[in-house]
Amino acid sequence: KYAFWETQPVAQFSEGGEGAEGPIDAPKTVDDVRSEPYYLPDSFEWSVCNLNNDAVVEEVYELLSNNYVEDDDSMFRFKYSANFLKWCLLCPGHRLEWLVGVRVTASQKLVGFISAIPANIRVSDNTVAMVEINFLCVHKKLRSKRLAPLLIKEITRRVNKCNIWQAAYTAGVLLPKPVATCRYYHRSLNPRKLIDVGFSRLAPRMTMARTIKLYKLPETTSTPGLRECRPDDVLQVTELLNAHLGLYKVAPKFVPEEVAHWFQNIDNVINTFVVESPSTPGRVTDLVSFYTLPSSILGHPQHTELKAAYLYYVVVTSVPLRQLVSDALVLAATRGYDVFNALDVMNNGTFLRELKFGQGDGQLHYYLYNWRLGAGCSISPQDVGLVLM
Ligand code: MYA
Ligand code: JJ1
Repeated sequence: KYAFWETQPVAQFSEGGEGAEGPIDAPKTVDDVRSEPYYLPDSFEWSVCNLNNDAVVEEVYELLSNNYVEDDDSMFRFKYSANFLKWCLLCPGHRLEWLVGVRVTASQKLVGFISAIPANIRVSDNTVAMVEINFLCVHKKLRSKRLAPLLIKEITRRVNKCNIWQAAYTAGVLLPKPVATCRYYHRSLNPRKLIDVGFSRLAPRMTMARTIKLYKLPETTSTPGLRECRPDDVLQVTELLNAHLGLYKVAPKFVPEEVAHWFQNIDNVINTFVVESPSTPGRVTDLVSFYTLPSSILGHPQHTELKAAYLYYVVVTSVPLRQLVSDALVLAATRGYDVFNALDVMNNGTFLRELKFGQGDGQLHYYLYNWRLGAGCSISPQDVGLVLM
């Protein structure tokens, strides 16, 4: 059934919860890893995508805009911006050889892509140097030709050559074997547009006017001391984040350089807000962040793009979680977002309903490569402390 995935060091559906936590493959060394790239079918070639070159960024952006992830009914397609891709993929510790493209040799057209970025991820009591794999994409005209397994094997080889043997990734499709299966939730900010484009529907016995009123938000935030995160907050934010992420079974561990990168403010890419204690100026007590991921609206006469904010990490110590996320909704609404999305990971389940999020039709499965979880071998969404872009 899974001709490729059955050959890979991942948990299989056939196994139960047996075995201790740890690597699945016998340990290898960098010298055990083949030095030559995998063979591609004739007329295709490997290509490092140097995202420091804006012409290359544009090529990756075009490939993904036209061929990346769609919802089950092909009404919307993720449209990561060029700036987002640069921010996400040129992160601390990035390696250009991990931004793997496939080109048609004759035309040099980019038709395939996969990326890896480094991350330290703690699974229960083990902190493991991993990569996060994202943006696996094959052009629509080249689907079902087994190019995806080649991209996956080639990036595995390149990552292994750097002495890294584990990876974390998420996907909407079911593969062997999820560590966790999470759900998307959506909070309408611009209900009229969402209904117009078929993203949501008028609830039974609701008028448009009542719906708009239901989702109306205040114009200003409610938490005293809430402000944009700045570079001089980085050490305190690192402490806050790592202390909080310690509560979950699978979570990243951030160093300050990574926090400075992942928790900055770049318009229409990433927003991070902190609470600076009104009673103790200079002391940062809370944090909320969201990233921008628009979707193309496929085949609509008027609207072409849905502007969505996705909740990234939120940590509270001085205010209720619900209040800080509610302020994030206000900030997103005033910045013109149409919808605010969140997963049911971490403590998010405690505010979703109260803040009028509704369950979406999409799932997100979390996976680990070459790492087996201990007893049980899967965890619930509340135990997931990791958000990938
Ligand atoms: S998830 C987002 C994935 N991208 C999309 O969904 C965009 C739209 N779709 C496409 O571009 C294509 O349909 C893709 C498949 C490229 C997805 N993850 O080439 P094929 C398996 C893993 O004939 P295509 C993200 O980016 C499928 O089960 N495997 O198929 C994280 C089958 O294997 P098997 C997938 O449709 C990616 C084989 O591929 C996925 O032309 C993490 C068929 O290949 C998927 N999303 O292309 C990747 N979809 O026979 C793993 C299908 O066994 C990383 N397949 O059923 C692993 C860690 C690597 C690093 C390790 C370091 C140590
Ligand atoms: O966005 C998603 N679903 C939307 C649109 C559905 C359109 C028809 N299929 C949805 N809307 C309902 C919202 C409504 C708002 C008011 C309250 C009630 C709810 O459900 C879904 C997520 O739910 N998105 C996708 O399916 C996109 C793919 C998700 C998998 C992502 C893979 C990630 C890639 C790896 O990193």
